[in-house]
Amino acid sequence: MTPATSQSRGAKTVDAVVIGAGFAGLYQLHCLRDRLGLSVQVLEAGDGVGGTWYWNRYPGARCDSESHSYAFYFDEALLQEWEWSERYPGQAEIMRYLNHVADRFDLRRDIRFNARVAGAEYDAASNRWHVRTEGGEHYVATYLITAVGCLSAANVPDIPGRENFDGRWFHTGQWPQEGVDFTGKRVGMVGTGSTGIQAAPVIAETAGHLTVFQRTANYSIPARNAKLTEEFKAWAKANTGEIRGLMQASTNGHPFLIQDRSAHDVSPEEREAIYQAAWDHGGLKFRASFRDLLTDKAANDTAAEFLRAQIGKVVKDPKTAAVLANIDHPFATKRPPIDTGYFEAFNRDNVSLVDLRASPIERITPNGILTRDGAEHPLDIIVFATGFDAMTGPLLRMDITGRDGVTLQHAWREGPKTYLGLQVSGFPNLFTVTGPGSPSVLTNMPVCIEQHVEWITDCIAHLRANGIPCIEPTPEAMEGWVAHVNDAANATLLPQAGHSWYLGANVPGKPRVFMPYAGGMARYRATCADVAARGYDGFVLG
Ligand code: N01
Repeated sequence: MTPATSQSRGAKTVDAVVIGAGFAGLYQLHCLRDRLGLSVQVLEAGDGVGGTWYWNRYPGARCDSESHSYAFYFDEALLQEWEWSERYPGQAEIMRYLNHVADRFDLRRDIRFNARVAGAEYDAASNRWHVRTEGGEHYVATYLITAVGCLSAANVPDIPGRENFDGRWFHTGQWPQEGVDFTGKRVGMVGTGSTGIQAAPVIAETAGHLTVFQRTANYSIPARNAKLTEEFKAWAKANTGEIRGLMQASTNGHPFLIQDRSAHDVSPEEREAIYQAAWDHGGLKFRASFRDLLTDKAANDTAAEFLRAQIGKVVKDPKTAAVLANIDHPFATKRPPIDTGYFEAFNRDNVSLVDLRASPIERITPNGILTRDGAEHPLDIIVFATGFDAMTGPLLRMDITGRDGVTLQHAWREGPKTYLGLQVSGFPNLFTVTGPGSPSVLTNMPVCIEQHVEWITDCIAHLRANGIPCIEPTPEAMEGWVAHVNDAANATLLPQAGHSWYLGANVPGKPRVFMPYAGGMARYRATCADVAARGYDGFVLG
């Protein structure tokens, strides 16, 4: 791309371009346009709002944050008028919510749909970003804000033979709008992360046969989803301030605190009872049973043992149960899934499990999937629940070029480097909502998104009020933050899941760097506020 002004003819000039119309992009547009009075153009690849939830419409797609917490908290009237129906919001309900938000704040008029950004280039002479879409549109903006999500770049594994498969295949993160009819079909599902664990029981309801291909066995906790009672809905509406305060004070942005007790403080019987109560209650709160589950391997082992034992209690076939429980990483070092009937699904006659650790996939044949033991599993449909090129993927799939022609791909060749997950040295006025180095995926995302969007909005307001043309971090501040992100991860057991997407290990050739900030949302929020209060310490303004 050439940002020369001669090329700018026909370009639309705005104060800010925001990429993406999910939770982050919608709120960023609202803040910049309706609070600061800026002209804003949102560019969105899909033909509707929703971001991650627009693309992830696979069977069983549901959020694992509880619905009363998986919402914007910036507007009390919005909180009061919206009503969630279930304990965890399903994909369709989240889409209804985000469409409601878009209408309520009249956001659509500044969103261009079907406009996938191909690249953006910074022109130092004019201090402007030149942003181009794949459709050839050109926008010029002072501020460029990526709101592209962390889990939006689908990771379709490059398994030999896929192109010769006679059936149909789908990635869960690029699910067809019209849905997929599994009735009577032989379905193979590859992947047993949060997505596969949600999808399998639903696919099994209509499929002729479902074969689950498991490479890494996974813990899962029952969601215990249910319709919300009128009492709960009334309580949540009457206590929005308290809920907001709790989410902002908590480590993960959820409306509950981690118990301040060690797993070693209690007797084995008490511990079992605590785990049993958390299992019966369901959901991510299980992880909050003790403060040291993510820092002390022996403490973690107690939770891991409890969870493995539950698999044996649910799954009737002992061989299948053993393969499902053969988990090789500490509990919650990969994002812990929560499920509705996942392990129970293996008690159905039409569901079987293939252990890829014992016999990996050799290739895809025209008829199905061939494993190394010579077994060919005949299939009509393959579902890849194989995750994402997380956090960096959505950013690096665009060509972003900063000062002196340095590309983001080059700047991040050894792994992502940001200051606070918000900015990259050499890329002035580029802000990355929930970028690598921010708590993002380790938290309840809307909480993290609101904090980022508000920080960026305040920062831009500060620049404009003081006539400051641009902001970017110093290389030293950025390196210091990268080291801090590493230290925060290494203080936990999180890096022990060597094959997790937190580390980029699921994408061949991706640098192994622990990407999200594991220091906790409350601490992170305080750090960001402190940096701003000290005149944007660590940033160059001017
Ligand atoms: O992806 P994953 P996901 N051959 O990367 C396997 C969020 N989310 O889409 O572990 C065979 O976790 C891979 O195996 P392994 C949530 O943050 C939230 O499930 O690499 N298998 C793994 O089993 C979550 O963590 C919600 O050995 C292959 C699976 O595919 C994140 O999204 C719902 C393979 C991928 O698991 C990602 O979850 C859903 C291959 N070549 C997702 N390649 C909720 O809010 C990969 N795998 C509820």
